[in-house]
Amino acid sequence: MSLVLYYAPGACSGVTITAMIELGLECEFKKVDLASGEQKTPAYQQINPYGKVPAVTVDGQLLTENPAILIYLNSLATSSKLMPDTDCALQRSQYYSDLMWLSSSVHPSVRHVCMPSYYTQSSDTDDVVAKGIKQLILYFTMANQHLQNSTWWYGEQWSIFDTYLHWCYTRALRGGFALDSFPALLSHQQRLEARPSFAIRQQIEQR
Ligand SMILES: N[C@@H](CCC(=O)N[C@@H](CS)C(=O)NCC(=O)O)C(=O)O
Repeated sequence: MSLVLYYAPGACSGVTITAMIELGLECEFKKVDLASGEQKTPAYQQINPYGKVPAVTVDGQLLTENPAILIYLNSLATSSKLMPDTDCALQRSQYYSDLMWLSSSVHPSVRHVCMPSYYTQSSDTDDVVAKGIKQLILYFTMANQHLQNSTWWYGEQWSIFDTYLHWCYTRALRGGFALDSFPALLSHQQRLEARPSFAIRQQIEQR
């Protein structure tokens, strides 16, 4: 099987890169230069018409949307896993729901804070940023509470949810959102960044 992952340094595709590393999957990594607008070029849109990263091709067939990609990659896993194993359909759907919460609620709020011009044609973006901050305080308060007595989101076992959550709050941090009131997120950040896959992902992104 041939896997190609289109990614951009610092983007949410870092979560997908981490999934490849944690699962030990053979993958070709292709950088997309978001800053110069490569994602909007006809050449890239022939690969991914949505003009976003991450995008994965599997033997030439396109798969987009981070949660869908992560669920698919997990299905390829033999030994290590991206999320806990379960035979219970409801429990499995709850894991998927957690990933989708990050991609469809938390990530857009991060974007409100970091890239407000996505959401308004006005040059005054203060209102968009304020709305994003309000939502992120709500989401990160929930996440902080959840992690107060837990090493990882699902207890003692790391999951790709941890990496995705880490991407959301560190992206917000880089965009100027302070994390000081979320101590459990800050210690989660330390644990996450101590994982070997974090350093490997950084090497891949810096190539
Ligand atoms: N719904 C997509 C969102 C992906 C997304 O927003 N990717 C951003 C990078 S973090 C992107 O490609 N931005 C480029 C653009 O919008 O032009 C997913 O979950 O995979």
